[in-house]
Amino acid sequence: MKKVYACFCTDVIHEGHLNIIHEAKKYGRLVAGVLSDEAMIRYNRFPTISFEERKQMLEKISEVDEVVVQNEVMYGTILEQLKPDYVIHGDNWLNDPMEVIRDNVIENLNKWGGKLIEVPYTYNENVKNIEAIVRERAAMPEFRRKRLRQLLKLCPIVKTLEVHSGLTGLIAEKTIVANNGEIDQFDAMWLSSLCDSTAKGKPDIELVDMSSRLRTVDDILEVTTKPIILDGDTGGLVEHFVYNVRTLERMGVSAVIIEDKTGLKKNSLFGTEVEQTQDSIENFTSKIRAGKRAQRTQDFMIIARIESLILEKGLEDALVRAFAYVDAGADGIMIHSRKKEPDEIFEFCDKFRETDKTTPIVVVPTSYNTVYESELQQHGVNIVIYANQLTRSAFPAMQNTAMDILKYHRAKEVDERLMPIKDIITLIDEI
Ligand code: SPV
Ligand code: MG
Repeated sequence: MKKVYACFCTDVIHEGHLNIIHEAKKYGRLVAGVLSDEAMIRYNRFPTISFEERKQMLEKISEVDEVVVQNEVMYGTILEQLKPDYVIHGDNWLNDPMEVIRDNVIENLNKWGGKLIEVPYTYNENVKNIEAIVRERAAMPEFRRKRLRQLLKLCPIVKTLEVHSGLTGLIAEKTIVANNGEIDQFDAMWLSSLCDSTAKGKPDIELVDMSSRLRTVDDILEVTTKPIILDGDTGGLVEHFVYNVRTLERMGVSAVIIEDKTGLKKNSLFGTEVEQTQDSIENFTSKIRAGKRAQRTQDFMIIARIESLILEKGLEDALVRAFAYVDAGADGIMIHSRKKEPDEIFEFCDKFRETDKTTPIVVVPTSYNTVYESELQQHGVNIVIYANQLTRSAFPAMQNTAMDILKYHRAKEVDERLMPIKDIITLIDEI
């Protein structure tokens, strides 16, 4: 009897999947793969049910003869193991970037003369509806809020992109690339105070108040499913911070990062060029404690950001503060630097990890941008935030367009660098 393999990475089995299973069965004994959570998050959306539940879902289908785990998005390893005569897949992977997976399957099957069979993907109203329900389930606060903690367990490093609007949220949500035979996407979103303020034409000095920041959070929540880390600036007054913790939790935000500065906050990348005051350990730890007491779920994270390196107070000061903040209940530490090289960040992380092996470390490599994610990972970093690159790429593009329209007295000359009208009017999915 011939061996047929089909891999599934879904939270719901709908008629489209059943059709593939039914077709597969015609060719022989059906082995169904269930993609591991680790692989699924790189490629598809985050699962809303457990891996065990996804596996059981396939085991219950009578036409499935055996269920195996596929640990990688690329089929190479599992196909090498199973050497199936056929792989069955829906024809929906014929477009970029899923095509690299298809190419990988064909290349592997060719080694032993196996064949790829593509079944027309069922895309009727019912299937569309089910897929929308699954997507929307992932956007609900109870699912989204805990997702950062889940990602910390699943990812070697959580890749986080700056967002400041619904549109940038969509970019963080949907951008997916195939590169060097791998598929990748961002894991989480950083709602930067710098970029949220800049988008409103305001300086990054806590002038954009929390009501306005929450409005931006809501715009992003509405159109995305990935977890949000809010840049909470100094956290403000303790008496206000506790209310904000509750609000953020309720909305489905996963974490807030507050920095140990006091008085008029200025952006860290100014460093010591402007007057900035670091908070005392005593005050800042009481803010962390109050926030943790106010929290109502186990999901939410309060991450403490240390400004000692920014303010040139030295590594020792940064470490003392890190341990004090963790003692006070901080769920993670963010260490910031404005040096061109990552050395002081590496040194901090190595020293911190000598004592504390588990508390998540967050970094923002804006100035030391030559560093690779893999190097940060080697030094024990868990979350990397690309904090402002979307804003900094959009601004010069818009400014050049404005200048050229003025220069040429018409818009033709700028047109070739613009997104086509058809693409912009169809960019946002209709419900
Ligand atoms: C932000 O993005 O607003 C940050 C990071 O706080 S930084 O701008 O580097 O201070
Ligand atoms: Mg900020």
